[in-house]
Amino acid sequence: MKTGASKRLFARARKSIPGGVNSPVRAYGAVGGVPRFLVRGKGAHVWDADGNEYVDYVGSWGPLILGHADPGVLRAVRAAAANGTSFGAPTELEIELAEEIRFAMPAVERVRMVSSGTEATMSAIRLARAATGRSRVLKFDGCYHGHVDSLLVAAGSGVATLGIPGSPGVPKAFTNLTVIAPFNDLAAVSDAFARYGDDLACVIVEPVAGNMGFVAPEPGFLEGLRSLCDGAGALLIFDEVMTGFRVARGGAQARYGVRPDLTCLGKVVGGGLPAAAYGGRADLMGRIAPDGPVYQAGTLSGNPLAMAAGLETLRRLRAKGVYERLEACSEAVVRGLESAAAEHGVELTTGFAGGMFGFFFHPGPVRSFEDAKKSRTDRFKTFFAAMLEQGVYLAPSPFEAGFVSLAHRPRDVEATVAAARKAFARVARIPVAAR
Ligand code: KE4
Repeated sequence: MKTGASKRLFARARKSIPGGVNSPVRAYGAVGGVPRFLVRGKGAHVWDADGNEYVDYVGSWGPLILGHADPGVLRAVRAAAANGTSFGAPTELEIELAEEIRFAMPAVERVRMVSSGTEATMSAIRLARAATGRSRVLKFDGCYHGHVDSLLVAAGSGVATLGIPGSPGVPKAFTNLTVIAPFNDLAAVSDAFARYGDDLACVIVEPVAGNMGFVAPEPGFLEGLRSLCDGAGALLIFDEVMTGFRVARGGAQARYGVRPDLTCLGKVVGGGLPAAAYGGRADLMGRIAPDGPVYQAGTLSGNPLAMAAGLETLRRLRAKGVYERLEACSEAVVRGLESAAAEHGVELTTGFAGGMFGFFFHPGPVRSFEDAKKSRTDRFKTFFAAMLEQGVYLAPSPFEAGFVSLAHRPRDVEATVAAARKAFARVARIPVAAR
């Protein structure tokens, strides 16, 4: 496969941009090789600077649930752009998108638009601290909520630990207030509540984890978080930046029937343009400036182009059978991967929910980040490269999720499974010692 143009662009990019990329995972650090510089997307396909075509399962990390360059989204954005790109003043489009979100998620009684998932989670946590008068936040090892200082923490050993800075530049004082527990481990959460409960402002969770690879909540886990929070007077924040409008129209809160106090959204709600949101109980959101004293602001919050793209996307997701179609596509992909892996005796653990899926080179079960880290990342690396060479564009990390769209067709899945057969053959030839 020719990669000369991407190689040249990558070398040039590194002269001006840290790592040559505007978000670290794009640099292929976990998988090696030449990051593909993309030039065009259409439906379920993308093309790189060397003209190579790929079936795309990244979808800009989740937003493109309708597929690339969706005609309806492009029309909506062009129409909005014809009236100008930004006003820094209220527009009707923002009301319409807020209503669309509220209609799909009854727990979101009021919603504030922001421009990234990081802003959404950062703001929700500030609100939770203000509303409870408490300082500590509990998050889960392996869950990612954007690059919020206090959430860039690594888990210490043991069950529920105090966070240790996960990045230089994050002072210990910030992470001292962050408690970390293993995902799917209610006993650890209960232990944390026993120790810190009267100072825990909130629990923030990816209700379906997509940043440690795909890890579903075990039955009772989310319900358990709800009752532990209720028992301690802490707030439950669902970070649905990835799962919102992805695992069900009403997000994971609808799929699993657990009502959070606050919800963070992003990705799909912007339809591929920069938009995110946080919202929830009216009594909580009523504390947000200018109604209340909790400050949060943003120059481009509610940007009309992003509102137009998000609105078109969410309206199209109202159609009957959309989520059955998305889930059937995700299931076809993982069942195809499973059978291809089995042909070559490669252990694979898979999962899917609505339009997202994942797999680990691991005998299973994978119920936490500790489990996920025991997967054969050497095999993932080989598999990723073999799939990329055959025109299948997966997330360049074993600890990410895959995304399908309404533009993925059966022929795309067939091509993916055919490529996987050859890729697993290559994986099966890796000697165990090469771990
Ligand atoms: P952004 O600030 O990147 O818009 O959103 C942060 C965020 C918050 N919460 C969840 C559950 C998320 O998945 C994300 C961002 N997801 C990553 C993919 N794992 C975005 C890709 C990237 O960082 O480049």
